[in-house]
Amino acid sequence: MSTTAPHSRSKSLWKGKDRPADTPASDFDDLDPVITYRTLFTQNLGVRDPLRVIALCDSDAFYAACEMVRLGIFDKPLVVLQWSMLIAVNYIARKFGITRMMKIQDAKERCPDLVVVHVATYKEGEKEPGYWENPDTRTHKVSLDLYRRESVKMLQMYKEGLPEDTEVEKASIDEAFMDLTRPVRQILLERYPYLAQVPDDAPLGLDTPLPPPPQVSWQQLGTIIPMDPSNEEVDAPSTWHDVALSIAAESMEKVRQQISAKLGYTTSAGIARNKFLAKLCASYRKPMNQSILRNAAIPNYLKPMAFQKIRFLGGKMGDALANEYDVSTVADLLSINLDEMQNKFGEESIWIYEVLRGIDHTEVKEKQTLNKSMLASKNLPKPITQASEGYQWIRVLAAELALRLNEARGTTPNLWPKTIVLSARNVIAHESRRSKQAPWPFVRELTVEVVAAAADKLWKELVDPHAPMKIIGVSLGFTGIEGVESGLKSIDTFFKTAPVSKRALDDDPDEDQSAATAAVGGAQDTSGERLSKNISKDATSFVCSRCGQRSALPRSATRTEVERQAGLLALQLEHEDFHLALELSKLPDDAPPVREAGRAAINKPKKKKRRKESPQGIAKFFSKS
Ligand code: DCP
Ligand code: MG
Repeated sequence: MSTTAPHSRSKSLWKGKDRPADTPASDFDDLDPVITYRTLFTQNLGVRDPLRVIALCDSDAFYAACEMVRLGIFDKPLVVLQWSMLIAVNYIARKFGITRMMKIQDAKERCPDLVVVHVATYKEGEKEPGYWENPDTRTHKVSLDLYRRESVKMLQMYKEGLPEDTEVEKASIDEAFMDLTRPVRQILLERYPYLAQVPDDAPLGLDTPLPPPPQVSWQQLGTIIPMDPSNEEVDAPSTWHDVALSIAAESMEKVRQQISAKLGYTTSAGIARNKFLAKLCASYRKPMNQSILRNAAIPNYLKPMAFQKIRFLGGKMGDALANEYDVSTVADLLSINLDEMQNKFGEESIWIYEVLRGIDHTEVKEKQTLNKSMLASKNLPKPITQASEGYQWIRVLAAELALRLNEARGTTPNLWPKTIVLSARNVIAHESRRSKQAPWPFVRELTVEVVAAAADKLWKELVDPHAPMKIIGVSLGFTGIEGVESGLKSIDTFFKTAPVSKRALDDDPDEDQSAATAAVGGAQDTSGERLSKNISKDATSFVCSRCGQRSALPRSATRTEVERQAGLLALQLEHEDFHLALELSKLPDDAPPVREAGRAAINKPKKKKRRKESPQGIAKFFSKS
C-alpha cells in the first residue's frame, strides 16, 4: 500500500469529501460518513466511531482440525464422530459431499477412505478421557477437553499476536471477535503523519474533513467482497475507512499465519465495520481466507440476502417479519419505515431497522467475568429407574470435573470451588429438575474419588430410593470457583462453612490470581457450560448466549453468595432444558442429537408447567414458547 501523502504538505489538505447538504438521505447513508480531524483525534467514539474496524475469526472445521493435528494427518478426508453422528468434517471430506449431521454410514458410502475419529470419551473407572474402541453412549461420556484446550491456546495467540490495545472477545469454542479500531487508528496516524495536525488553512478547523485518502491496494490482504456482485470490475475510490480496514487486514493476516504455523489450525476471518457484518462475511469464502467488506460494498451484499440468515433474525422474529410482510430478503424489508416497525414489533425493533442498513453498535468486550462454575452433564440414553444406578454416572462426571479443575489449577494452583452441586432430571417427578448442593471441603488432593464421594452423598439426599423415578439426565458442577489467596485470614474467610485443612496454608503461596479467568473462563463450551460464561461476579441473572434471553433469580435466592451461585447454576440448567427440548423436537425420534447435552432423543423431557409473565414488545419474539 502506498504511504505517501496524496498532496504535498505545501498544498491545502482539507479538500476532503463532503456531502452537499441537499443530497437526499438513502437507506445506507450511515455507511459514508464525513471524517474530520475531530473524528480522528477523538479517542473515545466507541461503537459509533466511523473508523471502527471489527474482525471475526473462525477456525476451519475446528474439531476435525484438532484431531488432524493430534494424529498428524493432514492430507486425508477426516470426520469427527459423536456416537453415530458427524459433528465436524474437514474440508477434504466436504469435497465428497459429506456434511455435519450426516450419519457415518452415509458418509462412508460417499468416501470409503474416510478417516473417522470418535471424540474422546470418559469411561467409568478411568481418570482421563481416551479414544476407546467402540465407545457407547450407555457407558461413556463425551469429552471436549482437547478442543477446549486448543481453543484457549488460539485465543491466547490472538491476544498476543494482534497489536496492543486490540479488544478480543471469545465468541464460541472456535471463534473470536476483535475490535482493532484503536490500534488501527494509531498505525494510521504513524503512516500518514500529515493527518496528525490540522492544516493552518483548514476552513473549519478541527471540523474540516480529512483530505482524500490514498488508493488502497488490497492485494495480499484477502478477498474483497465486490461492490456489485454482477460486475466485479466495479470499484469505488478508497475512503479512510478502507485504509483502516486494510490495516486491520494486515494484522489479521499475520496472526492467522502465526496460528497456522504454531498450532496447525487454519482459520477464516471477516473484517468489516461492526460485529454482525464481520461475522456474516467471515464465511464468505471459507476455508483459509479472510474476507473484507468495505462500506461501499455493504448495500449490494445485504440487499439480496435472505434476512433470516442474519443472527437473531432466524427465529420467531424472522418468521413474524416474513409473515407480516410476505418478504424474504433484506431489500424487501427496507421499505418499512421505523415508525411502522416499532408500532408492530415494539420500540426495541430499531436494532432490526438498523441491522438491515448495515448498522450494529454491539460492543466487542473481553468477558471480564470469571467463569465461576464448571459443569459436567450427561443425558442418559437408558434412564435411571433405581437409585443404585446413579453411582456409575456420578463417577464418570466426577472424573471429568476432577480433570478439568486440576487442569485449570495447572495455571492457577490455588483455584478452588466453594460448592458442589448435583442435579438430576426426573421425568416422573413433578419438578423435572432437582438439585442438591454442599459446601466443597478443602482436601489435599482433588481426586475423582473425593469428588465422587461428595456427589454420592448428594445423590442420597436427592433421590428417594423408594419413589418411582425415570432420570434422564444428571449433572455435577462446581460453583464459586476462585483463586484462594495465601495466608490464614483469606483462606479462613473463603471457606467460611468448610473445614480448612492445615495443608491449605502450605499450597503455593505466590501464584497469579488473575490467571483464573484464562484457566476457567476460556475453556467452556458444552451446552450446560456455555450458559455459565455470561454470569458475572455479582450477577443475579444470566443471558443465554444462544437465544439472548435473560433469566433472573428471585431476590429470596440471593441472600448468600453460595445460594446465588447455586441458584444461578440451577437456572442455567433449567434454561438448558428448554434448549434441549427444542433441539429434540427438531430431531426425528431415532436420531442421536448434535451435542452431548442433546442426547436423550428417546426421552423427551416433559414440557415445563411453570409459566412466566408474558414478555412484552420485541421480547416475545425471543421468548421460549
Ligand atoms: N459443533 C458441534 N455441533 C454443532 C456445531 C458445531 O459439535 N451443531 C462443534 C464442531 C465444530 C466446532 O463446534 O468443529 C466449531 O463449529 P463451527 O460452526 O465453527 O464449524 P467448524 O469449525 O467445524 O466448520 P467451519 O469451517 O464451517 O467453521
Ligand atoms: Mg469453525
